[in-house]
Amino acid sequence: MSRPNAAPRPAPATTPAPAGSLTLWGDVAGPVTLTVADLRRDWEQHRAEVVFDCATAGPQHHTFSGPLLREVATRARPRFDPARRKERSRFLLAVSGGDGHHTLVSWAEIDADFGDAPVLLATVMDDQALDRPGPQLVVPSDRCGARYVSAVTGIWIGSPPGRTPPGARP
Ligand SMILES: Nc1nc2c(c(=O)[nH]1)N[C@H]1C(S)=C(S)[C@@H](COP(=O)(O)O)O[C@H]1N2
Ligand SMILES: [Mo]
Repeated sequence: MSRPNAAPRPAPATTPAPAGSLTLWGDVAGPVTLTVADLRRDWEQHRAEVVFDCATAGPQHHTFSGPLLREVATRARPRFDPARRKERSRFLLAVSGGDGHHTLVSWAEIDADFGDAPVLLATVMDDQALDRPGPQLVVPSDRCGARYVSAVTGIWIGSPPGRTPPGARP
């Protein structure tokens, strides 16, 4: 039966994430949305003085500070057994900026038992707080700037398929 005067449907029960926040999601037990203030308050802040090369603008010098990506990512409880190195080595982190730029970091790259790269989610760049634009990925070991994703809005954490391709020998 049609009800032309029915009240409009309620909005879906998802509240928009606050400006400048990022959401950890994917193959995780505890998806979580964090503001830059959360990133500053809940984890030790590490400093990184970096130079990276931009294809269009040349060398860029910046000083960042923020928590280690691996410590923040652990908060979402990725679905691996943390005691098993092989399981951890199968995971990836896809880091997305609000403008659609996105890049990959492997769990092994940032894990202390593997690459141990001090990758940060910066809360401050050159003494400017990043609360409003959102955090920036900092990859001090990279020579070029493409993975310095700014205004990070989401980090998907998960493992790609481990199957052998169709037709591969058993
Ligand atoms: N969100 C977002 N972050 C980004 C990019 C982008 O297009 N979008 N470009 C990257 C590239 S190619 C470079 S070189 C650096 C440039 O950083 P800067 O402008 O802060 O020096 O940002 C990186 N981060
Ligand atoms: Mo760049």
